Amino acid sequence: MQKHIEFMSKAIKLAQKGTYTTHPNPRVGCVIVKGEQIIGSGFHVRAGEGHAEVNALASATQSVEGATAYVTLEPCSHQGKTPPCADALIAAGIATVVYGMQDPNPQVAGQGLKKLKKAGIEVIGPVLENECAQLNPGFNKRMSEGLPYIRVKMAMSLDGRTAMESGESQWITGSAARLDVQRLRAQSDAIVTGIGSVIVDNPSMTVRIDCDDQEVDSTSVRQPLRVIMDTALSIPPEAKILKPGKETLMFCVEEDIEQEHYNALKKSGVNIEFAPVGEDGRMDLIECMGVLADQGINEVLVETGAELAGAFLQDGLVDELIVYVAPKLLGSDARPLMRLPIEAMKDAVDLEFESVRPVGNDLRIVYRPKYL
Ligand code: AOF
Ligand code: ZN
Repeated sequence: MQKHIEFMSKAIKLAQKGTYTTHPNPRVGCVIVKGEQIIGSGFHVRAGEGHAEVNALASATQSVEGATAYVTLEPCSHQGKTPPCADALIAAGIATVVYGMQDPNPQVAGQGLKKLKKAGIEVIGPVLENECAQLNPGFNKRMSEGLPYIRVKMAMSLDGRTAMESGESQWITGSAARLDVQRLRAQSDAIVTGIGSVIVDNPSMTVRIDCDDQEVDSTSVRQPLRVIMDTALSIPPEAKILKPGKETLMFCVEEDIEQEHYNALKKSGVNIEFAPVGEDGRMDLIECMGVLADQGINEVLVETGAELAGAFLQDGLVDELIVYVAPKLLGSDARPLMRLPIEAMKDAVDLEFESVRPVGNDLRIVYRPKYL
């Protein structure tokens, strides 16, 4: 077992290399081992290109006949953009497959393992299942729940304030935290913001990674879809976020919009979706996130103000709350972290602590809301 853990850890490290590029596919790594020695390794880089197993087989320095393949995800059994990996492993004469977790894609879902076993291959697993699942929180959630994995990122002062009363918020955190946010954006498939933030900050919501960033290869960074929640479609046409060249999607409510403005935006190439309205009269965020999942969006980063962040939390949509805490005090008139209609202690939202680390002069704390 120790041996399996060791090689699977190596496959996980390889899979992580695809963190910024595999969308909408999962990050997958593979090592091929013969007599305790790694003779091939690979990871999935980009949708449409070779899967991890195929890349590992192609890299082998000697015959893989009788070897063991360690794969972080069950080898696929279906013809997608590329042929089934299970077939490639069988054809190559692999004797044993050790897998990290079953593929939640209903097109695979155990079929890959079945295919391997039927061909006489010994199948062992799951090994390091939690660690392998953590590679793809978005892909896994989209496949099993039809929703993306949602991170809400907030920057606040030590006194829990996210902007001055006027809305001014640049900058609460330091440059190291802001670089960290760029990496979060780069690994997300979509960035969601609200019309309030667009009007006050006029953000472009693009990924700007420096070419000497050690963690992210700036040449392979793709721009996530920018999503704006704007009930009445009141966005100014000159907003930076609408500048052409990068994809933008607006959610609005059909009954609340001005037709002329809608036509003008459509004409300038902006994608607009009508969102249903929930019982409380607000845009139905769950439905909107479902629409994103249907478009292959695995991981969403919500970067917005107290209002919309509170709505995401109340709707049970937040998987991770990432708070950067700056060593500053903004005073009692400044805006709070989230607007939530809570009056009694018994109604407080409980959060589960996940991690904390310093980033420059700020602290980065990750919590998971405890939804009942
Ligand atoms: C694997 N190894 O490295 C990956 C897998 O359209 P395709 O052909 O790229 O197939 C995409 C699906 O294949 C994806 O939804 C997931 O189920 C699986 N991904 N499988 O054996 C890999 N990336
Ligand atoms: Zn495959």
